[in-house]
Amino acid sequence: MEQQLKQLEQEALEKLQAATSLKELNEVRVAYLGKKGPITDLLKGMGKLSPEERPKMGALVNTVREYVTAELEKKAAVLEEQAIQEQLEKESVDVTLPGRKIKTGNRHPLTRVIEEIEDLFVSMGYEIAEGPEVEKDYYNFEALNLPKGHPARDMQDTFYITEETLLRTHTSPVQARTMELKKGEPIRIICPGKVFRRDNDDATHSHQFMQIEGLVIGENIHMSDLKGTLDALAKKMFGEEREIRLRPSFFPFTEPSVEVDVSCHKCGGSGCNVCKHTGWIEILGAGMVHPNVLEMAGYDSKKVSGFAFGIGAERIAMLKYGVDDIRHFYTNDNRFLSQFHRTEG
Ligand code: FA5
Repeated sequence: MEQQLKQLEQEALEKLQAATSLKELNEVRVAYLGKKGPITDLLKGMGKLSPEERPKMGALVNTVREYVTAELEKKAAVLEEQAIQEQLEKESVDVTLPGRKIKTGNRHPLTRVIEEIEDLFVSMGYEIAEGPEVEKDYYNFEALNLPKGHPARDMQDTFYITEETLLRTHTSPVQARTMELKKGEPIRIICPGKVFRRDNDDATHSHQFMQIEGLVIGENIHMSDLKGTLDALAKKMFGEEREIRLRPSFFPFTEPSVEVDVSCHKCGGSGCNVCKHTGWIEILGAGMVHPNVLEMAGYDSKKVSGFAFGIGAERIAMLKYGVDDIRHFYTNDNRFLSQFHRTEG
């Protein structure tokens, strides 16, 4: 029996040394130490031995079992270490390889211009207002002193949904809506938004573009307040050395009305191809709110006054970034848009 044990031990050791995986090693363990294995069989057969032989053989079987178990554990540790090494090699990363560039987006140049203008006006105490793009004829025209049949409507033809509903042609209807809402209270708002016109697309015109409306209503609001505000806008958008010029103009909802020019950023006012040799570039329309518009919205035009302006956002962005065609803002061409990565601030 002792001889048999030694042989089993030898066999088990050889097989476990030959195992090349944890699976194989487990098979060896089950084969030699499992419930149906030869060592357990030997233990079961101890009953047939004489009482003197039994403790001696019991101790021997246990020694063999403990030894084989210890060797199995040692081998398992070796195999586990090997498996980890193999896994690490398989998953190893070559840190010297050049990284893959992650393409990040950036804000659209128009969004940037609008946010910059919003920041300026918010810092001057303005609130940001909103209005619908699908607008009532009443707010787009009538409440702005443009009754049906008024010739100035022709300059702003648009897409009609019904007789009374249209795609707004400017952000000015938000003036009328806000006045109606504030019911005689002072107002200081700006409203950026999308507008639509039946204009043929060319380098400086689009059938859809962005405007930023401004409206201030209160006591003692004068033309000088409008001028000072627009001066601050021109300096913020184009630099401290820029100046503005107000030219008489006509809008049915303001009286007096003006077109506002900014001194040319390229030539500084001496005349060049950008400013068509005038030294000035037009950026917006503005004026003092017409008394009829105030009265229609429930304000007492004898007690309060106000100014309003409407900026073409694309016009500002084109001048600021030297863009030569308004259509670049809408074609989503990455060659154009990616140029604004560098100037993102
Ligand atoms: C208006 O839309 C007036 N609502 C502005 C206003 C507001 C005046 C408040 C007085 C008081 P105008 O049609 O001029 O005005 O348009 C204002 C600006 O929008 C223009 O200076 C120009 O920059 C821009 N704009 C006008 N038409 C187009 C177009 N088709 N494509 C791109 N920009 C345009």
